[in-house]
Amino acid sequence: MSATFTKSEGWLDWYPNPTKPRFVAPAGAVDAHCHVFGPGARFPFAPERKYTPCDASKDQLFALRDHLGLTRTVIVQATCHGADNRAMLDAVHSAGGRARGVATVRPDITDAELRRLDEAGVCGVRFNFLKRLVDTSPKDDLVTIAAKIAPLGWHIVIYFEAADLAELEGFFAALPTPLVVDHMGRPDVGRPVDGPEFTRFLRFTERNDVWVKVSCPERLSISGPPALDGERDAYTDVVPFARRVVEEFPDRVLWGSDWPHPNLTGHMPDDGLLVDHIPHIAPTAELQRKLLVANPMRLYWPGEIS
Ligand code: 0GY
Repeated sequence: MSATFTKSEGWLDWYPNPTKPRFVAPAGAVDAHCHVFGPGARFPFAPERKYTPCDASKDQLFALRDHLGLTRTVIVQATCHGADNRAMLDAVHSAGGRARGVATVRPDITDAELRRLDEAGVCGVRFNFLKRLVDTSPKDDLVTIAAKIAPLGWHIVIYFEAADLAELEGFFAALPTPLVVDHMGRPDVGRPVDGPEFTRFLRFTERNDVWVKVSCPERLSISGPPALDGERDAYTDVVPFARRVVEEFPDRVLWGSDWPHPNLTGHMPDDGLLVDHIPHIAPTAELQRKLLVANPMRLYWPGEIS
């Protein structure tokens, strides 16, 4: 019998009918951060998960990709699946070369299993430092994983809150692979963009040559979505932060939708509006091409640069 799951209380499902964005993404644009959830009946959620989501299938993800005018996706293993990467791998396999994966692995993973993930389209692992999402992993375990994946040419995606960077940055700097930061290191956008917290993040990025996802305005914003139906300007308080990163590091920024937007409270974003946010944070055609095509292609499809 297949498993049945009850969504976490208050769980918001993804936006059912996203609007068509006005911004036309350049040809070959990549959504470099999104997830699949289950479906739980086929790919059960992990016993150690901190939330139980709605289902969000590969077909729904690919339909959204096409609706938004995007070409490729990078599917990041969501914490609700723990280190069971089957749903993500199934989605990557079904995308016919138009998806790559970021996995979660345990320190005892074998080299043979890592090679299998590599052949399936996985390019990296994710280290998550948000206590509401995962139990803390011992640093020794993460160091073991990093040493195992480094020979494959993979990178490590790091997810942390801005307030934790001071404690973590020495550990990050010693990791042997390229690093990719989720959601700009989750700045508190109520603080000044020139203040000490975001300056620490920018200098960390500069010193360590890291890549940054300028993603998740809907998660970081205090001002929130448009006040009126039909307005397209959303999450404006996040713009100065994202734009600063894009302008300082134009060759190391990535954009992602974060669909199906786990753990949002208050509102669920219209994914069309998230795409219309892009020209605010990357205002020129050249910056847009780097953010959406050249950079993610270099990182995730290095043999296929157009
Ligand atoms: C995100 C953000 C979140 C969740 C996860 O894997 C996850 O569960 O990444 C979050 O709750 O902040 O990137 O999807």
